[in-house]
Amino acid sequence: MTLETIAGKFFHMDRWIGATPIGNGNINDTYRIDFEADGVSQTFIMQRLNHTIFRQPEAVMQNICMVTSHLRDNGFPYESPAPLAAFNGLFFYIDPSGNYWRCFPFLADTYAPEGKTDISTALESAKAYGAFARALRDLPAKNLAETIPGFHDTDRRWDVFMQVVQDDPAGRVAGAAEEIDAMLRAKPVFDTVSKLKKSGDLPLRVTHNDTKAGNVLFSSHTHKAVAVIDLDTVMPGAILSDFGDMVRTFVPDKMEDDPTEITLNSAILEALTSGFLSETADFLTSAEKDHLLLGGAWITGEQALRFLTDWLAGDIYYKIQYPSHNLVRTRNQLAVFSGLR
Ligand code: GN1
Ligand code: MG
Repeated sequence: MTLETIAGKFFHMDRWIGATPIGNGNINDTYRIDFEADGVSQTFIMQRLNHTIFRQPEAVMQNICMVTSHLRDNGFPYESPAPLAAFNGLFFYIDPSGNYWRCFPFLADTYAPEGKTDISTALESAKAYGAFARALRDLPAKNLAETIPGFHDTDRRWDVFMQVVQDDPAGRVAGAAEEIDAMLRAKPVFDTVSKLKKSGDLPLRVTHNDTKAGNVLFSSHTHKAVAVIDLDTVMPGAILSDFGDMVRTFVPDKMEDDPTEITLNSAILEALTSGFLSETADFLTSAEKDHLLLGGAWITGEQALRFLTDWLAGDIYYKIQYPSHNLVRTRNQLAVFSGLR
């Protein structure tokens, strides 16, 4: 089935113009689609949700709808595009091969600041993600489905990692001895977070869980943040991970798969902290505020663990562009981790 046919399940179109891949997602396939209807040219986002990773696509859409409507009704001062219904009345069209397709409004004249790490961009982004947490602070976390079970349960991810090291299904363990060793040395950070979670010091909140530099959109004209996107992983979680994913992606001067030397920018870290706290300081607990920085080390270390696990497993989770992509990502994240620790 062509992308044009799939788009036709959502929109009345007089003339199809085309579909262009957009963004840097590691999981889903995202396109900008253009067509004409009633003499007007129109643009939307059309995306194939990876249903082998998101195993309950309906629950994902339910979470997104609940969160976008809560944001809309609670003064969230940015956009957060809600999904559009298909002609079948659902937020999905399932194609004959079982792929889940969905559409979102396209925000024109915007860009994601991925790999563009300056202080004002970091400050703006942290305010936007902070406002997101703020607008959702009274939405009970238990109302949301846990669409990827144990998403930031690092203890569980650790067990999967140890198992793959033991089984060595792709024959890559010997060649990754250094990275495995670095991972073992990172374990105390995971243990500290795990203890904090178990102590109840980190309340369950509605969290975004993918607050990277690629998921906040800026206006090309004003260079101000205009939207928070990619709500696929909104779930019950710990606020530390949302702060942590910002640290992981804004503080280094390189993208997460850049093989060259990385420098961390402490002024950006300060901007993230003050921007985030300007929106959240009045409702976060003191334990949450005290451990924001730990969130940065945690999520970066966990991301290294996830990339390394995927490398050792034979590249079964993340999309890769070249054979050693996951190993390069692992080394990059380990370098960021050791700078944050
Ligand atoms: C994946 O596909 P994307 O870029 O939205 C991943 C995140 C990772 C991120 C690393 C469902 O997100 O958890 O942090 O790659 N999403 C899932 O870039 O695993
Ligand atoms: Mg995502």
